[in-house]
Amino acid sequence: MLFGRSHKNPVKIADKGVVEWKYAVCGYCSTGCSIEVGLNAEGRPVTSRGVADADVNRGKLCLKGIFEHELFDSAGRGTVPLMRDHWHDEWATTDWDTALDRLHDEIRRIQGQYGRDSFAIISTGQMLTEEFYTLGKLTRGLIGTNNYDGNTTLCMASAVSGYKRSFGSDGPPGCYEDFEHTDCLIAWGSNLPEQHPIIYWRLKEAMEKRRFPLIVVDPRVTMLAQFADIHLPITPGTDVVLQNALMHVILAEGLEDRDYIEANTTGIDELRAEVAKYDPTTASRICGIDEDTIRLVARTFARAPAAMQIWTMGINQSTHGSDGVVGINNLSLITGNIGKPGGTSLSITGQCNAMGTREWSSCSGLPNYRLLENPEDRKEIAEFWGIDEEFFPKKRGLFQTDIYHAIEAGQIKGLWLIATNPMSSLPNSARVRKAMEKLEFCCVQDCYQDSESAQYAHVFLPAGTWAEKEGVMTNTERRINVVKPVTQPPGEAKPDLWIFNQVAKRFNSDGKVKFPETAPEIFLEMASISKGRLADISGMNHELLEEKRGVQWPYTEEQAKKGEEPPRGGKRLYTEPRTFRHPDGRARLIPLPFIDNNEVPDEKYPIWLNTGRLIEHWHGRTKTGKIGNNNKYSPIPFIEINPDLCAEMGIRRGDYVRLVSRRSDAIVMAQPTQRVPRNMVFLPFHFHDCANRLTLGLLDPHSRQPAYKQSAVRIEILEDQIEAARLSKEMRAF
Ligand SMILES: Nc1nc2c(c(=O)[nH]1)N[C@H]1C(S)=C(S)[C@@H](COP(=O)(O)OP(=O)(O)OC[C@H]3O[C@@H](n4cnc5c(=O)[nH]c(N)nc54)[C@H](O)[C@@H]3O)O[C@H]1N2
Ligand SMILES: Nc1nc2c(c(=O)[nH]1)N[C@H]1C(S)=C(S)[C@@H](COP(=O)(O)OP(=O)(O)OC[C@H]3O[C@@H](n4cnc5c(=O)[nH]c(N)nc54)[C@H](O)[C@@H]3O)O[C@H]1N2
Ligand code: SF4
Ligand SMILES: [Mo]
Repeated sequence: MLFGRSHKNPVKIADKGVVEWKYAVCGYCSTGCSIEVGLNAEGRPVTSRGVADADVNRGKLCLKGIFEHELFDSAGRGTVPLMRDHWHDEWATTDWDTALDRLHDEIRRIQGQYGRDSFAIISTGQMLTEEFYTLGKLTRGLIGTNNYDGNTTLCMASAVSGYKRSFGSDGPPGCYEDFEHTDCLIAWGSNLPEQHPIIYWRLKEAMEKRRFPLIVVDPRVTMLAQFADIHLPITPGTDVVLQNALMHVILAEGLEDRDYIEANTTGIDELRAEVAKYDPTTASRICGIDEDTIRLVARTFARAPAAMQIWTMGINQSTHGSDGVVGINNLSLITGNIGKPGGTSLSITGQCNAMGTREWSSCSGLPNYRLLENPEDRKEIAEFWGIDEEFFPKKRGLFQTDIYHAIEAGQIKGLWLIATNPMSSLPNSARVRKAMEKLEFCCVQDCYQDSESAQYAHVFLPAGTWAEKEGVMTNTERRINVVKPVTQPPGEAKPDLWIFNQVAKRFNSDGKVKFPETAPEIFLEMASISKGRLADISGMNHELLEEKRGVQWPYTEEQAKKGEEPPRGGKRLYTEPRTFRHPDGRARLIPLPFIDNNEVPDEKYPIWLNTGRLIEHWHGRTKTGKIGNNNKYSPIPFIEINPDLCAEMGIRRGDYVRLVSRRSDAIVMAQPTQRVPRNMVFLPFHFHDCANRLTLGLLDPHSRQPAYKQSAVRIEILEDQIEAARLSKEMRAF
C-alpha cells in the first residue's frame, strides 16, 4: 500500500484568465507590501499576487493583501452622494455639485456664526500622500480651521510625541534590514505575526539565518510571545516601571555605553537619579516581572553588540504612551543603539499611510514636519502657497480626542470626517454618540456608506479606495511606494483627491492658491519643498518609485543627479554623531516617574479588559467584514478568556456572556484559551458596537492618545443562551 501524493491529483490553481497585471502597494497595514492585481479580458480585477523583486515582501502577501482586489465590488460601497436635513431623516440621493456646495456653505455658515475653529476636520492614515497634502493646503490655506487632526491620534501620536521629545523630531530611525544585523530584540506590546505578518516573516527569516535572543513584553501570550526566548507578561500599563528597572540594572552594573552618552546626549544625571528609585525588587512588585528576569533581560540587552527595540499599540495606547516611547529611546541611547545596523528604536506603524499623514497632512503643523510654532516655517509655506502668513495659527489646534470633548462642550458645531469611523474607533461610544448627535452639521467622506459614523451625517460623499486611486504611501521604514489605478471607483464615487480639488475650487474663487490636479504633479510640488529637510524626497518621482518598488527617504535631487542608486533598504537616521534634531544636535535622556492613574480591576469590576486586533480583520470591518475569505474566521464578537476562570464561573466554550464596565455592556462569545491570564479578557475591537462601548480611554498627557488597552470589567453569565445569541446578532447589525 502506498501513501502520499503520488496517488493523488496534483494541486490545481484555478486559471483566472489574467491578461494584465497592474502595480500597487497594499492599502491595509504599514508593512508596505508591493502587490500586482490581475485583470481579466474584460478588465475586471480577479486576483492579487506579491511582487517578487520588492525588497519589503519579496513575493509574499498576507491574508488581507491576497484578497484585497475583492474590495472593489464588495457590499456597502457608496456609489452616489447622499444628503438630508437632519441625521435622523431618510437619505436622498443628490449630485456632486449640490453635495459639495452644501459642504462649503455649512463650513462658512458655522465659521461665520461661531468662529473659525468651530468647524473641525478629522482625517486618517489611510489615504494617499498627495491627498493628505492637498487636504492640508485646503484646510490650512483656505478654510482656516485649526481644529484639524487625524485618527493617527488613536494610533501613532505617542510614538510621534516620544520621538520628538527624545530626538527633536518624528521619523523612525531604523529599517527592516536591522533584523539581519541585530544581536538582541525586545518587542514591546506588538503582535507582529498577526498585525504585520510580512515584517514578522522578515524577522523570522533573519532569526533562522542567525539566532539572536527575542524578548517579548506583552500581558498576553501572543503568537510573537510563543515564539520568544523570554516572554515578560507585564502587568498592564506598567511598561515604564520595567524600563526604569532595566536602566537601573544597566547603570548600576556599568553596562552603559559611556562614550556614546557623553558624545550624543544630555540628561544622564537626571535619568540616573530617577532610575535609582526602581531597583528590580521594588519594580517587580509593580510590573509583575520577577527581579532575576529583569536583571537577565537588562544584561542581555546591554551586552549585545547591537540591540534593537520595536513596539506598537501595547505601548502607544496607554496613559504613559509617550513616556513608554521615551523609555524605549532612553534604553537605546544609554546603550549606544541608535543609527547603527541592528541597533535602533523602531516604532512599527499602524495604517498603510500613517507615516504619509505624519509627514505631509499638516494636521499637527505644516508640510514635511514644519511647525506652526516656527515663524520661518509659517512664512516659507505661506509664500509658497500664495497666502497671507497671518492666516496660519501660531500653534497647533486640538487633537482628535479633544475635538470630541469640544463638540461635547458645544465649542465645535460642524465636522467633516474623512476615511475614519470614530463611532467604532473612539473609546466610550456612548459619549461619542452624544457628541455626534449634537453636531449642527456633519459630512462623512468614506468608501463605504454603511460606516457607523455615517448614521450621524447630513452629507455623505462616496469615495474611491486603494487602487481605484493614484498616489504614494510611506511605510514603517520610511519607504515611499506608489499605487496605480487598477480600476474606477464604483458608480459615481470619486477619488478623494478629486473631492478635495472640487471643494478647494469653492473656497478659492479668486484662484490665488494653486491646486495641481494629478497625483504625479502634486508629488513633484511636494518634492520641491522637501529639499534639505529630514524627509527629503526631491530625488524621487512616481516612475522611479514603481521601477524600484519603493524608495526610502531621504533620497535627494543631488543623489539622483550624481546617478547614485536610491537605497534598496538599510537606510538609517542619526548615523553620524550629534545629528539629532534638537538645536544642539544631542538626544535628550528624560527621567520618567511612574504615575499610577489607570482604571484597574477592583471588587466590582475584577477583570482587565485588553482590546486589540486579529489577523483576518481590519479595524471596524467596513472592508474585511464584506470579504468572505476574511470574515469567515471570526464573524462573531468573542473574548479570549482563561479556562480556569471559565471553570470557576461555569462558562463553557461558545457560551455568550455579558461584559459590563462602568460605561456600558456588550455580549460576546467565550473562547477559552491560555493566551490570557485568569484576571484578563482580550476583546478584538473589530465588531460593531462592542469593545468601545466598554473602554474608558483615559488620555496620555503628551500625545492625547487613549489608553484602549486598560479598562476594568466584570463578566455576567447569561442563562438564556438563545436570547443572548439574538441580542449579540442584533448588536452586530451589519
Ligand atoms: N490584521 C490587522 N493588522 C493590522 C491592523 C488591523 O486592524 N488588522 N491595524 C493596523 C494598525 S492601525 C495598527 S495601530 C497596528 C497595531 O498592531 P499591534 O499593536 O501589534 O496590535 P494590537 O492587537 O492592537 O496590540 C498589540 C498588543 O499589545 C498588548 N498589550 C496590551 N496592554 C499592554 C501593556 O500594558 N503593555 C504591553 N507591553 N503590551 C500590552 C496586547 O496584549 C496586544 O497583544 O496593526 C496594524 N495591522
Ligand atoms: N478598543 C480599541 N479601539 C481602537 C484601537 C484599539 O486597539 N482598541 N485602535 C485604534 C487605532 S490604532 C486606530 S488606527 C483606529 C482606527 O480607527 P478608524 O480610522 O475609525 O478605523 P477604520 O475602520 O479603518 O476606518 C477607516 C474608515 O475609512 C474608510 N476608508 C478606507 N479607505 C478609504 C479611502 O481611501 N477613502 C475614504 N474616503 N475612506 C476610506 C473605511 O471604510 C472606514 O470607514 O482605531 C482605534 N481604536
Ligand atoms: S502585511 Fe500588511 S501590507 Fe503586507 S499584505 Fe498584509 S496587510 Fe498588506
Ligand atoms: Mo492604528
